[in-house]
Amino acid sequence: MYIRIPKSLKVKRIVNYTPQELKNFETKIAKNYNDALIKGPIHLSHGNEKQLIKIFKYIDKNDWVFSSWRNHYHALLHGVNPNLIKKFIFEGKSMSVSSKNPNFFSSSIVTGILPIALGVAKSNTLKKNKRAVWCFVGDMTAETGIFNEVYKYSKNFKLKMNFIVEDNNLSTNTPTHKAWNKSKYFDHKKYPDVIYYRYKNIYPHHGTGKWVLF
Ligand SMILES: Cc1ncc(C[n+]2csc(CCOP(=O)(O)OP(=O)(O)O)c2C)c(N)n1
Ligand SMILES: [Mg+2]
Repeated sequence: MYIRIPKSLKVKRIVNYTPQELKNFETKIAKNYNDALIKGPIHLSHGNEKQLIKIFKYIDKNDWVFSSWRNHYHALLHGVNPNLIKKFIFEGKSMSVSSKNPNFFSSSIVTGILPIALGVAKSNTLKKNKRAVWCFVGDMTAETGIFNEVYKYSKNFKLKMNFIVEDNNLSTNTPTHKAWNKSKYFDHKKYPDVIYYRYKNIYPHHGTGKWVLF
């Protein structure tokens, strides 16, 4: 397991899920999807259970968590009610699970969460609110200009904002390093305090592999 967590982080909570419980959630969703009970696209997680359980120990339950199209594990681990997550999924909104208590927001747009998360972190600072903001992004998202700008702004203005890069070396079906003609994995040395891990997913970018993929 390759995972990089800055030593400065402090444990904030006990995580209530085991790796198997997370896997079971996705397995059931995959079955429902294969049985054509879910009408919208789904993006399933696998292979990053241990990494995420470790990372969520550092996330306070009152903090803000931002995720992407592949958000079920993050939502569960932050304490979003599994039935609410399933409601989103069955309504075809798997890519945009959100919740006010706990604070959780996700978007299907690559980099879509980043400026929003930055605004929340800025607002928290202005209001002297101690809540931190955590952004989970894929390795391709982390290669974008927006990621660089949001990271730079958050550091220069000392916002309470943390970034986690989840590296499967894939952008949909394209190896990220081929798209950019660069070395294989994300260069986390450019972003010293980014939390970073690598993983391999058994599921395709979206769906389960049973239905037609685009
Ligand atoms: C603005 C925008 N461009 C393109 C897409 C299509 N798209 C969805 S996910 C994705 C790849 C993102 O790769 P990465 O950030 O590594 O995330 P992963 O799915 O591997 O976790 C792309 C190009 C999109 N959703 N939004
Ligand atoms: Mg990726």
